[in-house]
Amino acid sequence: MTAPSLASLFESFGLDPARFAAGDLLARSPIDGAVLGRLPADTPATLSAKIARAEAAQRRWRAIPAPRRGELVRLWGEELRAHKQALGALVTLEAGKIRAEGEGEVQEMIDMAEFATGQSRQLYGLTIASERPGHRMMETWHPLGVVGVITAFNFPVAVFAWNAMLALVCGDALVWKPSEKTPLTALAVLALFARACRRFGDAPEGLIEVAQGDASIGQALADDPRVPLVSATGSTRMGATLAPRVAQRFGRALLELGGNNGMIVTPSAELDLALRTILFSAIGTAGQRCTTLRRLIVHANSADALVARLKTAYATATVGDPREPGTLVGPLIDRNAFDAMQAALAEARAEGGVIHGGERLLAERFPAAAYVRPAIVELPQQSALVRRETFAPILYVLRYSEFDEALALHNDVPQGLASAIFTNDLREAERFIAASDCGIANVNIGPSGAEIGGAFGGEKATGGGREAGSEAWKAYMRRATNTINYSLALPLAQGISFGPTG
Ligand code: UN1
Repeated sequence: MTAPSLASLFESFGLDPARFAAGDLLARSPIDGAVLGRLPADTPATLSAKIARAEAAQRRWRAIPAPRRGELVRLWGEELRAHKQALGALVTLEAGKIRAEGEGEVQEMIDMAEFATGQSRQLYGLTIASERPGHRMMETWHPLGVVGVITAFNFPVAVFAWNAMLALVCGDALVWKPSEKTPLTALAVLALFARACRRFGDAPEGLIEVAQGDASIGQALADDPRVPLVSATGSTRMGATLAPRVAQRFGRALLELGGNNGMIVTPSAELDLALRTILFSAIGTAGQRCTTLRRLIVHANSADALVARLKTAYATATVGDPREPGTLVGPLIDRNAFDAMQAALAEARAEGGVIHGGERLLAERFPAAAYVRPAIVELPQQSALVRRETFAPILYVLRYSEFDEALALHNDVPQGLASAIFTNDLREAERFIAASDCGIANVNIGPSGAEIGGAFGGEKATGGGREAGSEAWKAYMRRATNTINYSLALPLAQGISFGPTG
């Protein structure tokens, strides 16, 4: 099957190519460096107008019952189902993911639509026993307002869906700043949402506004007091700049930042399974997932055998055009990513690391793109280099002898997103789950490729936010504690007597 052309993709989303003929924002394909389109970047003034439109839309939206709001998300999910291949292909074109992963990302949106639709009937509050006679206490959840969402190039559609679909059923409107590296994908998502809105009938205009541009747009969103929640995915550095700005005006930030995900492989591990998992987690998405496996902590007795098998698998994994069947590893997003990878490998070499792979590939066929052989780096210790996230396919291999040492190594990094252990020993598995300081701790599967049903996010420098499943919806609502007096007396809590009548 040949890959669809950009023109046919635009057509399937109803996007007029003339919209992408001029502007400062350049959409480029990492596959070959080709310019896919140009579009105008937002300015602080246009962003402000978009926030105002979203605010007006939210005022109407919050009055619509939540299950009816869920119906809009259900319809959006139907549009995504119908356009799964086309949107997946656009993700491939703009972010460089292989087709299975591009479509997998759209499937994550579809799953999220179903989850959020169900959630729209389950925005449950509590009833609480009051200490006062004739009183009732409860907790109610209310729409929050306009939610700002900042997303990264590597999951250009799914991460927005985690946020947007919950926020919509919670009665919020959204202003989305996608990565400036994936502007077209964002417009395609918006076009499908617009179709769902037309089918829905009375959805207010402006429920989702897209603001395109560089970091300055994200910062303006962070600074705007009309945006009570800013949900941001990206590097720890980005989060460290953004979060204080949001806090400065007492807004809330929901952060999903860098990961430095480790996997412990113990002597009892099923090595065949471990090998397959390591491959998917470490080289899938060309090592550009926040959940990518970056640190392999292997028992010294099995390390040589595992590294030997990994080396063979790495050497034969097909790196190439992500549109071609059989490709497992597509391009890095850009030249900067390539340079960062090479700088990390040079540092590893200087530290005495043994490096397998890491070289540039396909330079003649794709001179304006960055394809690499994923790298395995054996290092004697967990140096500052290993403790830093390099957003590229580098797998550091560290050896351990005692299980406690493996646990200590595992947690001794600033980030805390995803983690895994391969073991058949129940005690090791349970000890790992208790000890891992990450938001995700898996047994006998890798750290990446989470389902949407669980809360997604991590601790420490990963930022503490949780998105997608479980109770993540609560972040998009305002919680109120209500006490109702249905008696004719006015007893005070804590037994306080105030004035002549008590
Ligand atoms: C990300 O890289 O920002 O668990 C998100 C995973 C995907 C999501 C990754 N479901 O790998």
